Amino acid sequence: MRMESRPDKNTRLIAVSNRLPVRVVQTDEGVAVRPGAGGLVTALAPVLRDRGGLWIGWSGTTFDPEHETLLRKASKRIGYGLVPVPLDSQDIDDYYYGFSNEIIWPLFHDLQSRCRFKPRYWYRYLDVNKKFAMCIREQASGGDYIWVHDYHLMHVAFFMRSLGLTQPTGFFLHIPFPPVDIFMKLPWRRRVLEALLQYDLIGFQTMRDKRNFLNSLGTLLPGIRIHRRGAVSDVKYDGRSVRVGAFPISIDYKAFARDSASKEVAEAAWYLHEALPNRQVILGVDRLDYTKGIPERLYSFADALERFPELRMRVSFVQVVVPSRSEVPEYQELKREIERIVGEINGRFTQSGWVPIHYLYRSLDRTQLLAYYRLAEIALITPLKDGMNLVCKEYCACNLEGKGVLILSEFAGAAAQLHRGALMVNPYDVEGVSETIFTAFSMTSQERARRMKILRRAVRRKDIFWWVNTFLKAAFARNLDAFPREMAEEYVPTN
Ligand code: GDG
Repeated sequence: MRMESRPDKNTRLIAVSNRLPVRVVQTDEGVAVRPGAGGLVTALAPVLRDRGGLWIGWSGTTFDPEHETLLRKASKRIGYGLVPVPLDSQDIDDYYYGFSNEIIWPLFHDLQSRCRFKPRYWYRYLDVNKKFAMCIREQASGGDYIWVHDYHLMHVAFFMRSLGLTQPTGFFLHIPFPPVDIFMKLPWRRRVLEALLQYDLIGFQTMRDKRNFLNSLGTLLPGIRIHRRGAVSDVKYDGRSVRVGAFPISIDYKAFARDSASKEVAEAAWYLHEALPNRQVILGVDRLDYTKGIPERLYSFADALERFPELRMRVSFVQVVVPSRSEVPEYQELKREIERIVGEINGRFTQSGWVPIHYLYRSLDRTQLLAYYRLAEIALITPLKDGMNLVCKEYCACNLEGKGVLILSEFAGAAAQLHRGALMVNPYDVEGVSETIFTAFSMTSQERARRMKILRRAVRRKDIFWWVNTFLKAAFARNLDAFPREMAEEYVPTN
């Protein structure tokens, strides 16, 4: 446990997120609780255990009292409390699928034309945020620190304050914050900003997101005073003082490096590469989402095969797409589009003994995922916009031999930390990405090793534990000068 800065030893940490870190699932034997995966759980679990903390969130299914009993039992096993927020199916439709995923998700990824600004969604979002605040009221006591996560819950502190709760409360946004011109499209823009200012600390992934947020505050809230400093700034509004910072999230680097060195992963990687002899493997791993730039990436790969025939028979592109939001028609349409493009490209370029694209539409188990990270000579990570993108950091952590090349979108939050070692691309630039694929393919092993060393060091130095510590330090530190400007770097494309 490496939480360095805390007010006193009786402070409990209460994590609040849309989803609990466990899933309630239906099995053949009945309902069961399964652990959730992911860096956030890994990083917060030790702090929560150590502090006798709690995690408050939605269980992922409509509420059933039986789940509460199951979660209580699971809490005992994992060492910290799990508290479900009861949501009904209308909540899930309008707050989760509606407001969160049809308005905030596309808008904050600069895709305003995909937004459906239905007032019904907004009202239900407010209701559900109030439910979360009421659940916090039931659970929290005076000295607790409340840490709320992500775009579904921007109004929780606002409702906490209106219920008379005064606990210090922080918020971290995992997705980007858009430029002011785009944010202005939100019909409830001012109410969202004012609600966010009820948190005591607001954290963003990058300096770019933080600056966008401060610009929106300056434009939409007259009378606001903003003291821009380095990574953590101070904002004064309506008698309140709020800290705003950039805290790039990361991964458990050591766990990825250690697990990818295991015999199991090495063997899996060997078998997978054996099936693709004399080829460089290009890897893409994404949740099914229109922000990840999968169709654009496929077109770039096709352009590379067209213009650089040397690549034919010599590269295999493995694209893993993890099912996500599969009930939503827009996502079903995207899946069909990807399958159509893959079919077209394979139909056009396949030769006896070589299929250019291996398309996997499923979630891989950890061993398989790490095996792909370990064996891939090139990672092609080209989101149109991404809060951070953890896949690229995981790829670097698993690249034990230093033979991999990372091709990374300028619009991933990770660009700020990884641009010195990666080949940077504009994901909309089909020819630029295609040329970069060829550059990566042709790169010498010395240059690959040099770049991968830079990348691995960047991820190792600022891992997920650094992220938790730095956020909590900013929450409790008396003096903001403790945060050097270079805590969160910035990447500005130069040509
Ligand atoms: C949001 C923001 C931000 C992927 N395929 C498999 C699998 N994964 C795991 C990866 C990685 C995670 O899913 C994906 O994380 P990303 O960061 O890349 O993307 P989002 O899901 O969109 O996450 C993002 C993040 O929040 C954290 O703040 O970085 O910008 O959009 O950890 O390993 N895991 C397994 N099998 C797979 O096939 N087991």
